Parts: sequence; structure tokens; C-alpha cells
Amino acid sequence: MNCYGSPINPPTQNVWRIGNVKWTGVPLHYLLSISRPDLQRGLFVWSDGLDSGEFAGVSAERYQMDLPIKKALSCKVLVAYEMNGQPLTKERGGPVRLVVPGWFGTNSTKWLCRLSVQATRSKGPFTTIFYNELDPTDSEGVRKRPVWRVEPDSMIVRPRPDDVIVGLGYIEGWGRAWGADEIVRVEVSLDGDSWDEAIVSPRKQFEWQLFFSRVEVHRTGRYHIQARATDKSGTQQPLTGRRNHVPTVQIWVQSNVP
Ligand SMILES: Nc1nc2c(c(=O)[nH]1)N[C@H]1C(S)=C(S)[C@@H](COP(=O)(O)O)O[C@H]1N2
Ligand SMILES: [Mo]
Repeated sequence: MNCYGSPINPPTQNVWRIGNVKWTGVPLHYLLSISRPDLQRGLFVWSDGLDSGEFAGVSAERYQMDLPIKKALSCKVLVAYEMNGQPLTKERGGPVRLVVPGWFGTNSTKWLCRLSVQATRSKGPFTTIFYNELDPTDSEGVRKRPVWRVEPDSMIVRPRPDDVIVGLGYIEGWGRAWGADEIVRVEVSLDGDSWDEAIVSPRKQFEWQLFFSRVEVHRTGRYHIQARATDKSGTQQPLTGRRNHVPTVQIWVQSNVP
């Protein structure tokens, strides 16, 4: 579950509100198969949450999101009633919520009260005003796209920011990488120029993946460790300027000779 962050902020800052939990629920495709909507006409599944209120000066009767029918029919989308084996609490969106693995948290509607198959996208504020972003693949910088798939991302857990490492040689570290698609490569750099391949564990279901890194230092002083993930479609984390740009951890290397 990866939050996109506030949709009114520019999409340039790492937010990393992310959790790795186990969900239990009824597959949405099963509910669709027993309700047998006209899939020729239905292109989107709208999901309504019970909450209403005002966000950024826009008021809404319901939290409403939509999913393209192809995603809604994929076997992993759940109408969930448990998290980590426990009934969903009210805070977590209980009694039932949508869980859309691999897509940003905003698509996983909490306090679910209605599902409907519709011919068009939802016209509510969360699918029109909010949670649409400039498509970074559009060279003109005008086309928008919904906040759907989680792009490849990574986080360095060790070393920690401002760790002091004593002695030259190899610095070992580890972290996490994730995205809508499996991460197949993580590279680590000390200079942003040469990249060493880390060891990445294969993905289980939609879990985040562990990586272990080892980089060599030849001098004392300050370093900036960066990690860059690539997913199986070849999409790489950008170096700067996006929510999922490569993380940087500053560390210090000291001599062990007194
Ligand atoms: N009904 C409803 N569902 C919602 C939201 C909301 O405001 N109302 N927020 C969404 C967003 S932006 C995220 S990141 C996730 C957060 O889920 P969590 O509270 O279980 O972490 O819920 C999503 N589902
Ligand atoms: Mo979010």
C-alpha cells in the first residue's frame, strides 16, 4: 500500500508512505462474475467510500474512485475484510475496502459502500481534479494521466543518514525496492556515475523486495549513496525531479588509523 502523497503537491518529492501487509478478501472479479454486468458497455468499475467532506476547497458527497475493467477483473484486486489476519478496523477502512495491489493507495477505496460498472470514468473530484498528474512520457508536458500504477521506487535502509563508517574498503548496505511490476535490478552508486549491481530478492506476490549492496571506498570523507531500481519492463527510477526519484543517503568514511 503506497500513498501517492497529497495530489495538490507537485509530483517531485519522495513521500514514502508505504506499508507491506497481508490482505484477505473476496476477489473483485468474483463479485463481477456473479453480478454479470454488461461488460461490452462497462469500461470502468466505480467504487464509493462512505466518507464525505471537503478537500482543498472542493466538497464531495462520497469518496469515489474508478478502475478500468481490465484491472478490476485481474485476479489480485480484492474487496478486503482482513489485514494481517485481523478484521479491518474502522481506521483501516473496515468493514470492507478495496485493495488494488501495485496501484497507488488512493485507488483502494476504504469504507466501501457501493460498486458499479459504468461506461465512463467517474466524474467526481478524486478522478477529475485530484489524482491526475502530468504524464512524464509526454515530451510536450501537457498530457495528464490518472494516478494508477506505482512506478519503480527504492529506499536505502542501511547505512543510515549521516552514519560514520570507520575504515576503507567495502560498505555494506540494504534496502527495499517496489513498484507495480517486479523489480529485476537495483544498482548502487557513490558518485552518481558508476553503478554497482546489488543483489535483489525475487518478488513474492506484490511484496516489496529486499536488496543488498556492497560498494568500495578508497578515500575518507563524505559520500552520497544512491540506489536505482529497474523493473521487468525496463522502466528505471529517474535520478531527480519525480516522486520516485532515486534516494540518496549521506555518509562519512573515517580512517581507522589513529
Ligand atoms: N473512502 C476513502 N478511501 C480512501 C481514502 C479516503 O480518503 N477515503 N484515501 C485513499 C488514500 S489516498 C490512501 S493512500 C489509502 C490509505 O490507506 P490506509 O489508511 O489503510 O493506509 O486509502 C485510500 N482510500
Ligand atoms: Mo494517499
